[in-house]
Amino acid sequence: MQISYFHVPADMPEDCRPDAAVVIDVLRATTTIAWALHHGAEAVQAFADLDTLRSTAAAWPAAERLLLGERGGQRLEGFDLGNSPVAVTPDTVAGKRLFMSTTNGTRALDRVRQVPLLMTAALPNRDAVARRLLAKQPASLVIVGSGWEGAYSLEDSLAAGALAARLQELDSNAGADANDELTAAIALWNQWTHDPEACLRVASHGRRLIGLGDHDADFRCCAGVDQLDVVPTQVEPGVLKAA
Ligand code: 3SL
Repeated sequence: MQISYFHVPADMPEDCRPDAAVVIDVLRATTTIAWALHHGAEAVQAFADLDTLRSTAAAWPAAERLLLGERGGQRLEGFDLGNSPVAVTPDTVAGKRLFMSTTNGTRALDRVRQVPLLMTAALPNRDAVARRLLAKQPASLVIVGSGWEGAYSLEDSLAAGALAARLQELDSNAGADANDELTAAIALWNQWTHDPEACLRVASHGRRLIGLGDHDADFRCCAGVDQLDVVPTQVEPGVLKAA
């Protein structure tokens, strides 16, 4: 498996046609997606654009939908939920389709929606995603960080390194052909492996969230490693299910 990590979607070459892609947005979109599907959401449908989200959601039965919207770390006016992984409880999301748009994570998903096998990963489900990748054995894999408005995000690289390190623990051949970004990400994971929450808190987006108020529960949740078996997988463009 040839694995490349791109810090942000724009770093991915236009002509890159991987067999599989994993999108990461540790703070907080892909953590929220993992917990929402684990707690029984029917699907998460991701949108880069809010108008498309609203019109698509309007065609879905009102009792079976929730709108999740975040910009700049805060819930959008008129949306049921923001982007907190601790808010997607079973009582709230079970059986519902979540129509979701966030500042960076859902845009990153949009960039790779044509890739045949598309999954999302965060720290709580990185072992499950690693095992799924090894079962599927794509010849080429890209891991795409969401970043922040086009810029590098420390926490996404941490999780990319965590995923690659797990792949290598499970199969010593995995990632033998890694790009330098991935090798650096693995070094980052080795640096913070015993305290990933500290990394999330020192990251610029972590500090942004702290500046917006108490996000202690979100940090704990986003920093939890290997807690979930769920593998959010695209089943039609933009629609992720716990496949
Ligand atoms: O950028 C994103 O997509 C969000 O995950 C950002 S936040 O953590 O919800 O602020």
